[in-house]
Amino acid sequence: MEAASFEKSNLSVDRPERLSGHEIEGAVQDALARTQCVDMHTHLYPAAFGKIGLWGIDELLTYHYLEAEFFRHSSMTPEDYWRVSKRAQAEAIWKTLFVENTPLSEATRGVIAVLKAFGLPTEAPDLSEARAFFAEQSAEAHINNVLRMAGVSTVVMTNDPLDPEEMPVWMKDVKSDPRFQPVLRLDRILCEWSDPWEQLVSHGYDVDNRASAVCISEIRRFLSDWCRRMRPIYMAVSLPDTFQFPADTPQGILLREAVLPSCREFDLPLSLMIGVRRQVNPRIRLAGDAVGRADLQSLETLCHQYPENRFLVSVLSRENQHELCVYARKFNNLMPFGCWWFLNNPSIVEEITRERIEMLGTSFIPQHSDARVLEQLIYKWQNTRRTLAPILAGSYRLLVEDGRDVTRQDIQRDVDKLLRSNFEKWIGHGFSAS
Ligand code: RAT
Ligand code: ZN
Repeated sequence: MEAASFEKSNLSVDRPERLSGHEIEGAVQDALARTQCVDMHTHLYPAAFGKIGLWGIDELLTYHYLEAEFFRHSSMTPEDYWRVSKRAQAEAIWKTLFVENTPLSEATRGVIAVLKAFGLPTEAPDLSEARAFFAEQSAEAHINNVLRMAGVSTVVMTNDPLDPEEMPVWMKDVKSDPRFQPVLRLDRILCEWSDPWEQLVSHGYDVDNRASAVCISEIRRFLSDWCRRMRPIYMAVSLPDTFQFPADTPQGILLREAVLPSCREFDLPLSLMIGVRRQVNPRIRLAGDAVGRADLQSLETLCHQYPENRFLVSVLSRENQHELCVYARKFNNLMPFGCWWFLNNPSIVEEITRERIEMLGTSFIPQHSDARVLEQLIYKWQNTRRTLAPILAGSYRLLVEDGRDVTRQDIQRDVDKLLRSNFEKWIGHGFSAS
């Protein structure tokens, strides 16, 4: 089994010498390789969560990023695809995207990188060898291996207490694994209020579908109950490109009167992922969401009117990135993070990261993986390190040219901030890196 480059570095960090232009790139690569990441947004779960934690070749191949590409190359209709088993879906995707076509896209190359990391064939005509390998792994040991290979110490989950598969896990007091940190996800409450309110009534909360005064205090009680049970490190919601604040809608009222005060009460940041256009093609299900440019004046209002709230913000539209940096320069309760979903391609990550360094120095969180399948951590963090290295090295070379020396210690301190401590400070909690 081949270990990721993360494990290969054992260079000392003690030498305080100034680096010459050509030494900088190596020093940056070493710092990136040795620093374990805190992955601040994923859809991954520890073994104790059972089947909601996805891993293995069939899950990797049926990732919705790959499904979207599959429907471009295949004549199979979505209806026929959804009718067959996951194994058959994975086989169809392997044959179409990896055998009949060259896997050049970001998501397909990711599968290749994972297979290579485990020493599995990358050109096999079928999935038998890969399936046999994953079938032999135990969830616990496999999680340990993947985290080690990916150079990730901590993954932050997405935890929805109204998810019928997830709620029972929390209700039976699942044993916590400190490498997996909880996040209270609010999409059902803030974006689908017409659906979950009846579910909340059945759990003993006196809510209605209008966001009345009683309803607001009951939602606060619900949030308090779940903050105590889950101990989340932040609350989170994914919002459409049409998001507006303030708004006299259940979403606007619940955000203002329940969510923001609860975040203040429990001293939790609120994560806003803004810009998804849900279900532009419902036939392809999870793969059917798209992107739209959002009006970030709503974010300005939130940051300005609620200086005691802290916001972690990722925007999906490339066109919103520059504004996000500008707002981060105006409001120090705003932390930009990640290059999300359709932005998570080297060319765009490079552009956004350069822009952020030029406008914010090291005061941002460059990336999260958004992994849905455990082994994706390996390729997504490999790609992040690979893309960050020349960008950081280029910035240091410019600094040297402009007259300031750079040492390994400077570089290590900056990389620590970018991959770990900016996030740890934002949530007010440090995680073990061992
Ligand atoms: O990137 C994704 O996988 C999306 O489907 C979403 O899950 C997004 O990351 C989100 O958390 O809303
Ligand atoms: Zn996500």
